[in-house]
Amino acid sequence: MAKTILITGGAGFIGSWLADQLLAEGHRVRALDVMSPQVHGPGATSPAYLSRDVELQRGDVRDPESVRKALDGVDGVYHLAAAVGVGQSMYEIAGYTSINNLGTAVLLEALIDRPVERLVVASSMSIYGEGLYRDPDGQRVTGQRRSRGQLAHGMWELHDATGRLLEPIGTTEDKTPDLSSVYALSKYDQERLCLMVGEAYGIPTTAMRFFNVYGPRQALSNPYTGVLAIFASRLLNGRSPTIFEDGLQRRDFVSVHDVARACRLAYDHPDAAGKVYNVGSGQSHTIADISQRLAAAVGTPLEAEITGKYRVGDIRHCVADISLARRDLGYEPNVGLQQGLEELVAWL
Ligand code: UD2
Repeated sequence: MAKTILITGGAGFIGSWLADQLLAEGHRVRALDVMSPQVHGPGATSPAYLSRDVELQRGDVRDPESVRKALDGVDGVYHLAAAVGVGQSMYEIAGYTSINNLGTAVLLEALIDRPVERLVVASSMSIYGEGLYRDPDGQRVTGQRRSRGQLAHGMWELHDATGRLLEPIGTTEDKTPDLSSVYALSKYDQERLCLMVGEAYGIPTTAMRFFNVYGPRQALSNPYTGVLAIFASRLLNGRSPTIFEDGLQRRDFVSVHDVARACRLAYDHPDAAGKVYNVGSGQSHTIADISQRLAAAVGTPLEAEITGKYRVGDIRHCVADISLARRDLGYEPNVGLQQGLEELVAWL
């Protein structure tokens, strides 16, 4: 049955792909989006990639009137509107807290008067801090933040108290959060607020913890965006990517198409209510590896520069364990890294 769905942040990178999936399924889609100049460029109206079938309502998620209007007649909500730069969040503290926390609070208050059948909220792997590791005895251990001293000496990998090397393993949803940025804190608050208020008012709610999402439409000009968009934009400008640490730090790169589909599955699945899910590919890749693959896909001889420098606040490794989403939602990533990179490059 055709439904009317609101996506907050629906003109953005992930929201617009989600909108395309919903439209293809025959639903009506409304996007509430502030059209931030940092993401869309100054004075932007509607992004060229956004389907004309999306009803774009320009407005701020912190404005109760805009939110009430956006909720009119909708069956369900995907809450994706957020400020997303980890580094930027450490100095624009008021802005990030306001957009992410207050924006979510305003949406939730509006939902009390106008409940919906489903709420899906975008969270982030950033709430984990370091991922999970295994020690040489085979025990699962929580990765601890590296000390300034270790980092100053280029000791990039994590070791246990007796100096033994730890091996990164998939991070499960039950890992205790380690909130090391204002962004991570605000994402955790968004999850908790939505799940708590959803439960109190009988709105089935699910939080999705996105890992390193990439794909076409990611803002290349935004300096606070993810590493693949930064590398792509440098290569296009004839500049070598710069890699922090030794390039062997690992991340879980997940195609935006898989992320949008995971969100759709969570919306449709009754067992997903009240839960949180990792949304990744379940595969880890080093930054040096993705840099090389991207350069090859672009067809440039430019080589990345490995700086041996530490970017303040960075974790060493974090990779998703996606067993829970697989089991509950039937989620299976469809887009392999090579295919995803080729699609990204074709779009550039
Ligand atoms: C952060 C957030 C994540 C998400 C993401 C945005 C954390 C732990 N996670 O992830 O939730 O918001 O940002 O994409 O805060 N790197 C380079 N050269 C560059 C840029 C990055 O080597 O020019 C490295 C960086 O040091 C890191 C890796 O690439 O090891 C990934 O960086 P990122 O900014 O794409 O994302 P990440 O994992 O810090």
